[in-house]
Amino acid sequence: MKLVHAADIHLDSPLRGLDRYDGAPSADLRVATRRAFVNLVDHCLEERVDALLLAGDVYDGDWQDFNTGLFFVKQLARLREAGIRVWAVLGNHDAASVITRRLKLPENVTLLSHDAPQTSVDERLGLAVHGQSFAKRDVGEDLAAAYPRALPGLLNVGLLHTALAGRPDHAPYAPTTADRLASKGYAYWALGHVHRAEVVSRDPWIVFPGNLQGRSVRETGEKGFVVVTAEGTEVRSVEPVAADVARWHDLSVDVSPARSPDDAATLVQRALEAAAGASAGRLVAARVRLTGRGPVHVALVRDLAATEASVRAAAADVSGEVWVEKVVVRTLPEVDLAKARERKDALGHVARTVHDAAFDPETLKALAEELRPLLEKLPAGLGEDGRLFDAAEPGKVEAFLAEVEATLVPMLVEGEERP
Ligand SMILES: [Mn+2]
Repeated sequence: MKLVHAADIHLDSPLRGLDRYDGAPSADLRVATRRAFVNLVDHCLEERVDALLLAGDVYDGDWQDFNTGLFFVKQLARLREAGIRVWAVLGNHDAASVITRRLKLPENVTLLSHDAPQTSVDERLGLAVHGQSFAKRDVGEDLAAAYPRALPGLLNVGLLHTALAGRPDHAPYAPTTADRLASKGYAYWALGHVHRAEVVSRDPWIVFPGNLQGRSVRETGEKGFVVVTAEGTEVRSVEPVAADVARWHDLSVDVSPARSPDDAATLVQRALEAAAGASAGRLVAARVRLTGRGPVHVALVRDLAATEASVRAAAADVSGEVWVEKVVVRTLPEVDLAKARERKDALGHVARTVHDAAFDPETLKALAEELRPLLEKLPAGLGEDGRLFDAAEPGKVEAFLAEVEATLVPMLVEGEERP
C-alpha cells in the first residue's frame, strides 16, 4: 500500500510583503502554492498511490475567496477519477476559514470530525485512519489523548495537526507528546502544523512532512510531501518528495577574502550559482547576507545602495531564474576597534563614546527616546524584517550601536590613512 502524506498547503497564501520588493516575481510566487499542490496530485496519479492524507491547513486564512476552495475541490476530483481516497483533518488555519464551512468536498474525501476523534476504516485497503479536526483556531487541549487504540489486523494511521510539545515559531496548538502518540499502537502518525519537515520517531513513525511550498525566507530549502509504503500492518519506508516550484535560500556569503566590491560580487555570484544548482531549475528566491571580516568592509558599507545593486547584478548573471529578496550587509572591518579606543586623539574619543554607550543603561534609554521619532518617519521595508528596528525592544539599540561602531570607526581610520 502506498500513502501520500502532506500538510500545510496554505493555498493562495500571500507571500508576505512581496509587493514592496522591486522586481519581485510576484505572479510566479503567488501561484506557487497552487502549482505545488498540482505537483502533489500529479504524483499521486502517476504513482497510482492508494490514498492521500492531509494533516491540516489546506487554506491559509479567513478571507472569502471561493476560487481557492474551487481549485482545491477540482484537484481532489482528479483523484476521485482515479479511485484515490483522501482523508483530511482541519488545522488552525482551516478552522478559521469560511471556505471550509461552505464548500462541499468530492465523495472520495473524508473530512474527520471536529467534535471527537473519528476512525474511518477502508476494508479494501486494510487501512484505519484515526483523526480529529480543529473546531476552532486555538485548540489548547491534547486532542490525541482521546484517540482510540489501534484496530487489530489493519494498517493504523493517526492524522493530527499539532505542535507536539512545542516547536520554535509555531503556536503550541493541540499539544501532546511523542510518547502519548506511540502509546496508541499505530504504525504511522501523519502530523501537520510544523512547516519544517521532521521525522520525530521511526518506531512508530511520527512525521511532519513540512509545508508543500516555502513562502518566505523563514521557510528555506526543499519543500514537499512524504510517500509512505506499507505492507500489511507495517510501514516499510517513508520517502520525502519535493513538490515546491520556487525555493527559498538564506545565503551567508563570506566576503573576507575580497579586495574590492567586484571581488565580493564574484563570491556572491558563485554562492547563487550553487543555490540555483541545488534547486534543480526552480525559481530561486534568496536573501543574501554578506559576512566576514576583511578589507572590503568599508567600501561595502559606505554605499549600501551600490552594494545591493552589485549583488542584484551578480544574480542577473546566474543561469536560471534567481531573485534576490534582500541584501543584508554584516561584514566587519579589519581595523582593530579596541586599539582605536585607546587612542588619545579625537578619533579615540569618538570610538570610546560609541563603544561605552552600549554598556550604559541611561545613555541607551536616552538614545532610544531620541531615535524613536526618527524611526517612525522611515519608510517601511528598511531593515531586515521590514523595519530598521524598534527602539523600545531591549537589545536593539545595543545592536545598532555595535553596527555604528563597526562602520563609523573604520571609516574614520581609513579616511585618516588615505593620503
Ligand atoms: Mn497550522
